[in-house]
Amino acid sequence: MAILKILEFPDPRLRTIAKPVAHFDAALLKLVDDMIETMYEADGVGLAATQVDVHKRLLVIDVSEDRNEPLVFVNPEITVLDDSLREVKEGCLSVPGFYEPVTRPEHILVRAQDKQGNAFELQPEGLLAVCIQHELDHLNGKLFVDYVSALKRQRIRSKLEKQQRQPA
Ligand code: GNR
Ligand code: NI
Repeated sequence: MAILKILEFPDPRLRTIAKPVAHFDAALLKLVDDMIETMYEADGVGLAATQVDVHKRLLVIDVSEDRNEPLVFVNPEITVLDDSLREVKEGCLSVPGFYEPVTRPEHILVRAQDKQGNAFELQPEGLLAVCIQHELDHLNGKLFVDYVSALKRQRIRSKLEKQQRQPA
């Protein structure tokens, strides 16, 4: 397994729209394993392939307390089930150190494939529902900072650009 490098805002590669996964092969299984290891190492609850500069429609999530229940979603699609919204403070491994409230649909249906290509459906609740929407945004080139004010987004961009010029 390997730890992959996570791209950081405002890297333009984070704006790439990912392509559907077509081949369920050994290379996909290795990528899934590497993404899960990278997510745990970075202490994230989720990771989208876009964040590791792989532009395929694939994401991993683990919202369990013990960090031992990884979920894999290949080619995920979301249907919003009703009008209810929920505001949650979000963070992102690609926007390190910043947390802002984001409002999203509360009740969604997710259709996806597992790492073997088998189709499944899920009606997630709570943090899992938030996280799946956050990760699917990554596959569409979107970041949580796109939901905050332009002023806040510019401040976050400036601070991260400065950090990236002066690495730790
Ligand atoms: O680790 C993460 N925490 C988080 C908290 C609230 C809402 C979404 C997330 S996802 C984030 C990991 C990440 O950047 N995934 O893309
Ligand atoms: Ni993120």
